[in-house]
Amino acid sequence: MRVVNRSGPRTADAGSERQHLTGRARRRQYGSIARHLACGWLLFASACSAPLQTPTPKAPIHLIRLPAGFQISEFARGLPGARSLTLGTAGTVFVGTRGRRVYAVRDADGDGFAELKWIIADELHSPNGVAFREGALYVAEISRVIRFADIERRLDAPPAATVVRADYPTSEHHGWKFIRFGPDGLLYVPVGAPCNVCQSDDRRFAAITRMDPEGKTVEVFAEGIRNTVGFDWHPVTGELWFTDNGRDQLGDDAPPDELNHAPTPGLHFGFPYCHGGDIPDPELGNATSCSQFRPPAQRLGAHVASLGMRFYRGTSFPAVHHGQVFIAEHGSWNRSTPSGYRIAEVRLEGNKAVSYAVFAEGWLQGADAWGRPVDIEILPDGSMLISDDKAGVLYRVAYAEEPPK
Ligand SMILES: [Ca+2]
Ligand SMILES: [Ca+2]
Repeated sequence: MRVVNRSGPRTADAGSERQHLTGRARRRQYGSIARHLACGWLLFASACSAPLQTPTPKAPIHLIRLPAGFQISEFARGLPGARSLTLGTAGTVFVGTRGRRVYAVRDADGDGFAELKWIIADELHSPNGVAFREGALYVAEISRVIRFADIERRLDAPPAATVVRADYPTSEHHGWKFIRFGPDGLLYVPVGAPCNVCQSDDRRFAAITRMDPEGKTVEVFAEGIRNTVGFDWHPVTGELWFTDNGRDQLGDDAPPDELNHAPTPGLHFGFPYCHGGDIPDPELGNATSCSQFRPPAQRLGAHVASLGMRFYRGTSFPAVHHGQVFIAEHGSWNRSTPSGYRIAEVRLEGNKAVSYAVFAEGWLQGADAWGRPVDIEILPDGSMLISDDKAGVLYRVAYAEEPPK
């Protein structure tokens, strides 16, 4: 099902944006033109005073602060609850949500704004996770992984999904999933802890599983992970790095969220016994030592809700960012002073994290956030997409030494 982004990009020349219109939208536009002409002749007709269409409120992106030389613009809008991102091979950006829909958008004319938008499915169960392989879109719901075959050639009439695997736990608590294919060709599927902090007999909880693309075999890859909603593989080593959200109710400043490194299968990252590498859980951590578990590579801010992360694989950003980790911090929900609501950058030297700094911020203004970053994806031109499930938009961050005129 195709729908159209009605408005152009939020730039100075937005009015000149060329739109690709489907039949229905074209009829709507022609209808609008007809009404304009009619109103020109019927100046006193009350019907003519109403706006022709209600514009979607635009995100106040002028509030976002970035390092010198970087620009941010809207890449796509009208995507309520936009969460995980993945790229097709024909230029489509797929967008999961925690509602019922999966979207696709495309910037067909290459001007930095996706003027095409489709709804791939709208009756799913928290389809947060999206991944792409060999022409197919994989979608993770709470307890299922499904697949839309040959999707980029069938965006106008998406096929029915086929079920890849339907036996993941049904717990809604941390049940929404981020998924990606690793360099080993396996689909990595995490299962969050079904609680704030707890033990479970089901080893799949608080773990990252992985499966073959047909879903025939599933195994646990890493354990002791409370809730990861973002991961990526190092562009040189091919090793997995992932974010993890720390437990609640240990105060405003503990425990830290985590950026973790899993170079081999079978590692345990501490949950629920040990948080942040050195904080024993007050209820469950007495019988174990934190030294038994793999500590985070980088401690992140407490309660920042670190979600999506990607290595920067492009070349259009300055060299200092190449191969570094960008993290979408969705923002705290119960900290007395809100934190997060920003994009952070962790720089590595080899496998060692050497800095953790803010890259983009401004979604939080005082105690109120108008937007919440969720996931990151790097486009082939080296620009960075960021999803925002509160504003319902995708942003595009690009680098240009000379600001656009
Ligand atoms: Ca465009
Ligand atoms: Ca940990």
